[in-house]
Amino acid sequence: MTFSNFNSIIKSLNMKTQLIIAILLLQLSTQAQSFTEQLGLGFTGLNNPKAVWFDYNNDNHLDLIIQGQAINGSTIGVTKLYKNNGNNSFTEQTSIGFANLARGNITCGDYNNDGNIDVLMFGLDSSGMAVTKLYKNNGNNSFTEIPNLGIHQLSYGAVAWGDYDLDIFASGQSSSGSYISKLKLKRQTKT
Ligand SMILES: [Ca+2]
Ligand SMILES: [Ca+2]
Repeated sequence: MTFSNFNSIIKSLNMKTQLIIAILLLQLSTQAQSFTEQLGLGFTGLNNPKAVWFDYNNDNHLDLIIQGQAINGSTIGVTKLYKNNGNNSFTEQTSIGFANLARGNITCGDYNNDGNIDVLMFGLDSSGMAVTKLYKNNGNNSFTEIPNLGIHQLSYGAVAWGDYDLDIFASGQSSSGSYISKLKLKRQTKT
């Protein structure tokens, strides 16, 4: 049956039948969508992982930053940034010295509104202490840690950006075991 024949048959049906056929075709189209596992990309296997897509080098290819535990049950953390090469491959950016953190979280956003997406993360460092770190994206494949954030050092929990004025919401566990939720606005902090 040609497309023109099919079209003629459809036009000869009443409106209700046309609608039912349209819904069935839409369902078939939706069911036909699927995902295919991409093998051999070389991502590190992690326990309790966090992963965030963001385009750190503004080439319109989403890159991937991941964090987690290298060994199940330990606090040995791993943080890795993979650049999307745009050809179904990724390259780990080993020259970018993010802190290796475990049991934490990551969020990415342009906190200083310069067009380069920055990275905020927290978690347990190699000594098991909770730390919170902000890395400014310099726009040249490098990041600079911004010291003295004035927000709590946390692990576990969640962290999220507000707007470009560096509003931050962070919720997690301190090294002393306390649970903390803070909204840090520019020049003020609310619990
Ligand atoms: Ca990119
Ligand atoms: Ca920025």
